[in-house]
Amino acid sequence: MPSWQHITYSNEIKDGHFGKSVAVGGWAQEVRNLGGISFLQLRDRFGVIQITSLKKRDPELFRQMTTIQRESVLLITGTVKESGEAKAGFEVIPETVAVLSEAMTPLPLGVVDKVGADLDTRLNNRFMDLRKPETRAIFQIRAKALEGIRGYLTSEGFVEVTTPKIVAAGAEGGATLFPIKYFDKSAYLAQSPQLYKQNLMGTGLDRIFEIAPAYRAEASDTVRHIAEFTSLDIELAFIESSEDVMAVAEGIAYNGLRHVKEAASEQLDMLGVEIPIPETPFPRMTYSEAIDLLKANGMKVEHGDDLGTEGEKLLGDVIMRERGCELYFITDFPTSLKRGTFYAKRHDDDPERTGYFDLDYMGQEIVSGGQREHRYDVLVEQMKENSMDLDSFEFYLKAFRFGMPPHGGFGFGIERYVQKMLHLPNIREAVLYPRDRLRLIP
Ligand code: AMO
Repeated sequence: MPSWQHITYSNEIKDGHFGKSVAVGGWAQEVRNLGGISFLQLRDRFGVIQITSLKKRDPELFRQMTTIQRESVLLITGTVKESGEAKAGFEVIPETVAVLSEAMTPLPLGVVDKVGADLDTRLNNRFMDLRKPETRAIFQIRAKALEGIRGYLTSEGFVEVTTPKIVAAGAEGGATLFPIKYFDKSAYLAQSPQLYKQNLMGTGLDRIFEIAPAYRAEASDTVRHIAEFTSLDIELAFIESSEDVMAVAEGIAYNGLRHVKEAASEQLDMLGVEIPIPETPFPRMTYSEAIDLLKANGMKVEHGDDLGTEGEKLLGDVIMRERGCELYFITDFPTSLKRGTFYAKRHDDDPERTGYFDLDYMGQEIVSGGQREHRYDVLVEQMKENSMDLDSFEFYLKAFRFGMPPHGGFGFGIERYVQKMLHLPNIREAVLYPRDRLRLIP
């Protein structure tokens, strides 16, 4: 029996293989017995190979081929033959077949069924769902987006780091913290690497990024919130303003899309998705301008209000209609809305405004960040204003007492980016094994 190392994948079989013998392996997607001839569609990671058996050629092999359960794993040796009928232009005439793992019946989820299953059933049987090439395509595209992003950040001098996910204090408000037992202490799952990435700005590792899980105990079930998401975090020092930070957010969003378009065109075609490469710089509007635009478009909203899901969505529609842009910045959020963000720097000439920005993608926030407050005394004041227990944050504050350059950064939600890029109705489709209030298994 040939070893797995000698397996030929479906996409490797070319004209030169005609008349030659190969070993192929994969899942039995479909078995059709027409009496004297049978067709088995063997699916591997790249495509499907038709295995054609003739009863008169080898009755025992024919019997074996026609009694295989769908989705069983097979290793087949045989001869490649040119074929006008087979979709791929060739078929394999089998000589030996080994059933390496037999699939039970009924299947928990069809792989090629025309009737689509609901998302819950798909997620409950994710291993089966991922056998569908179009489901796998999402994660191949996601990987290419990250590849493009890493390439861009590395070329810009950013160093990839990893910070703890078991932490003693949260930075994004108590409501969404997951408490955990940590030996004889209480701890939390990190909501964001916020405190650590700022800490690093005082070290000389002053342009860093991290791509890691972040945890939020989100109580509401929405199509854009999950309890465990992948946060791309950036922090850079020696900046002059939030504009320096926005340039990096723009570079990431742009280069991720460009790389996906170049390196995952096959998967995009499979999903029927076109990616328009955005023009840079992305449009920028202030929060005040955004509110005026919403009001002009009939939304009941006042200056000082949160844009909310409805506002973000409407803004996305208006900007697409008026400017044809999918990605745009909303800048200068009022301090009143960012007060909980104790680390946000407020404008020196107008403390009621911050330089904080969101980057929205087709009506959904995917990035949030800005320049931080690096002056120790001001930072302490802002923390007091938020009734924070300074002792719990001593490790964070300490770094601000011994030389901390001006800095800024942001959190970029990878799943939201992929969701929007691929027009997925639910963020959960962009996560292999999503976590939410109701979902802990698989
Ligand atoms: P924020 O809380 O706005 O900022 O999060 C940054 C980005 O992370 C993504 N995100 C989520 N994605 C899916 N499910 C969730 N529950 C979820 N929560 C957040 C979004 C969001 O824009 N420390 C700051 C960042 C910074 O200032 O550096 C922070 O975490 O895409």
